[in-house]
Amino acid sequence: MSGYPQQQYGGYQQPPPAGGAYQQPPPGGYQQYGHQQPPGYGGYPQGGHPGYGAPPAPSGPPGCPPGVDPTLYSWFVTVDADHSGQITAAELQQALTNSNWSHFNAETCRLMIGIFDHDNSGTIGLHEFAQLWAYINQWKEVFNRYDKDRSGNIDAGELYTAYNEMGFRVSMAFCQLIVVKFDRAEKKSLKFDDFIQSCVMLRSLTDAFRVRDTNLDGTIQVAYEDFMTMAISNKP
Ligand SMILES: [Ca+2]
Ligand SMILES: [Ca+2]
Ligand SMILES: [Ca+2]
Repeated sequence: MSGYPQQQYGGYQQPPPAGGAYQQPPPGGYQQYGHQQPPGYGGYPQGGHPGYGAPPAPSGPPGCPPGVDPTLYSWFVTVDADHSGQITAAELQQALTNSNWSHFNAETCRLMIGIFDHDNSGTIGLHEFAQLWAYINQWKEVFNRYDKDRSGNIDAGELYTAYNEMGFRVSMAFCQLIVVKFDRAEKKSLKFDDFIQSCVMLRSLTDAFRVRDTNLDGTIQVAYEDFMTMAISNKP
């Protein structure tokens, strides 16, 4: 029988719609919402965790281009450590921290740059950064919503709730496997960066599956090389 009914497909492409704090979910997947005014970043520094998922508080924004949000510009200048006008994966990694102040892992940084590097420069410019920053903030809301015990980590039980509410119909055993595979700190739970990476991976694998599951019965037949291509394409 079906691993996931057809209507579940709608929800998994984006952070799920809100609980209280999450007032402006993006309409559509991240490819679409990039063309709109990103919500939320203006109020970013007033989170419950100062610095959580964020670089140190920026100073003023001299030289902010017209039409660009000054707060966003301040973050951009702060993250762009060498003032090149472009943000590299290494600069992003330096700027982003988890709740325990560990830096984001390099794979998640590369993954996010790949999503928002629309001009394929390999780096993130100011306008790409607006979308990236909104994306990170949205994931932060999602992470905080599912971190029910406020531990700063997502354990397998919290992950089960998160995935299933996002529309991934997966079992608790699967969630325990994800935690084992993604947990770099060996705490039996996911930090913020691991959580983002696992969600993006699930989305991309589910996309690849859905393309082949033409009758939507939750089952596909895959040739050897096709399977290998699906797996390798998912490498961050
Ligand atoms: Ca730079
Ligand atoms: Ca770029
Ligand atoms: Ca938790």
